[in-house]
Amino acid sequence: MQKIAITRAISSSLANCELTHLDRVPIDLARARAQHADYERALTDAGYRVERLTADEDMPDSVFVEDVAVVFDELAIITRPGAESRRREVPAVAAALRRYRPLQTIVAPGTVDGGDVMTVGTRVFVGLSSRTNGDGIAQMRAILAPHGYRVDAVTVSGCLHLKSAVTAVSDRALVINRAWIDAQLFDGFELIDVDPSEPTAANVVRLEDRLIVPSAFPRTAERLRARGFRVVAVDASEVAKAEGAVTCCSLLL
Ligand code: CIR
Repeated sequence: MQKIAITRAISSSLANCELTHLDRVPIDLARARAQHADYERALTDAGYRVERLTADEDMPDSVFVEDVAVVFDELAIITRPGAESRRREVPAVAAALRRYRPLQTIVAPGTVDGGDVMTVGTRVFVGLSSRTNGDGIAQMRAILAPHGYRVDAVTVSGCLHLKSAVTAVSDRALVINRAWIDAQLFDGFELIDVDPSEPTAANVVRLEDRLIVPSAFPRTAERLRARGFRVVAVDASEVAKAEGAVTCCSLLL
């Protein structure tokens, strides 16, 4: 079956993005777009057909398509992003996903950012963060329980999203920055620590036969290679200035 990656163009207003833990620094828009094209190429190389949605001036964070939906085999959940400025990103992503999955929707007062949702097999960890609230997590649980998923809330502090601190690299292994998340929550998983000099390296894209990692984190990449993973590095320096990483830039189906 054809694998599909939904991405979204980098808005010309990316410089006005939401920022929570970072200071605003200049972003090179042309470079950001070239890096985004390289990222899409890495997905194409891995067998994905990339569907890039367009974006408008009034959507500075449009490229971070992951936050607007969470895709499962059985359905997709359209989120209600925690940042009000990001809610206008929702309709086009919902329209794109409707062709591939039945949709469920998070409604007020719930908020969920997809960056807070980590799925490993039938376990779904959802970060309780500045973007995702308890009501949103309860809605996720109600939607997913009938499909056999177990939803656990995980408190996130010190970083934007759960997946800033931990992501899955296989059904058994997670890459993690223990400074930002309580590692005891992941009892039973093999934990691969980021290199201490690379605190933001825990966000990696898991594909069937490889991982996509930011090229800024060679030491953590080496740790992953040493565990037998095939690692593809992409330069994500410009979206990193907008507090984004690699998982945020695609929805994988
Ligand atoms: C935001 O603050 O919403 C964006 N500037 C960055 C979102 C990054 N998304 C993600 O990590 N899933």
